[in-house]
Amino acid sequence: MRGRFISFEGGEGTGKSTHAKLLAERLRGLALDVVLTREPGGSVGAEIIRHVLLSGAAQPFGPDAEAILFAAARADHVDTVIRPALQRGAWVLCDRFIDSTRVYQGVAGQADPRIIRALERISVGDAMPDLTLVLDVLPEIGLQRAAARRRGESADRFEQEALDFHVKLHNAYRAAAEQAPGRCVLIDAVRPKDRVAEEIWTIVQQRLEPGRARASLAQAAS
Ligand code: T5A
Repeated sequence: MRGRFISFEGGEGTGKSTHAKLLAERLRGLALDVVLTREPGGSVGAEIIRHVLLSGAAQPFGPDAEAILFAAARADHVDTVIRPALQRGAWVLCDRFIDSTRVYQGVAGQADPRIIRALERISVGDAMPDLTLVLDVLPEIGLQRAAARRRGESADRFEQEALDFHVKLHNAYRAAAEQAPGRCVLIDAVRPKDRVAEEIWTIVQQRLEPGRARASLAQAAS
């Protein structure tokens, strides 16, 4: 049986890592096999490309070139981590995935949409998320949260962009969620963490039925 694939999306400091971890704990509590991963990165090759991208070394080559590098990292991550995990029936929770490229490089960076679509076909194929949780926080608040978490360390390539760029991201994520209601759910993530976590758990239960997946596994093993 194919596992389940959930991606977490949103602008800077919206709580993606926090909620991916909390959901992983809940699913592991049901004795499900959970792979918690992130992009860019998540595999040996992709972590090397992450360093190039977030240091800003690829920025002078423009958003098309950055999109190509994100896709190269994604292809390695999908081939070596995500697809094998789904094939063995695991639940994959990924902190950012294709919507990040669509929104950061595509909408805010204005990369050529034909390049973005072609790269998706090559790097992702049929390994699309079953559910994408889009965490919605005003950019001013998200950037403050991200800065507080960094505790004085310097901002990365994308955090350093002007507020206008982050406003574009915020609007683009809301539009993306609206355009794909079968896959995406927009979540008001300004609320306290425990309330956001409860809403996420309710959505996951309604859409993907983890309790039932656990029961089928137990039946298959007996
Ligand atoms: N990128 C990535 C692209 O441009 N294209 C792509 O295709 C991909 C995959 C990755 C960067 O790369 C870009 C996007 C990014 O700029 P990253 O270091 O992986 O960079 O960082 P981000 O994914 O942006 O993650 P952040 O660490 O900025 O934010 P998170 O994960 O959304 O937020 P999190 O969970 O770390 O929370 C931030 C702080 O807020 C607190 C947390 O405790 C933490 O301190 N917090 C809350 N506080 C109050 N109330 C709540 N409800 C809170 N939820 C969390």
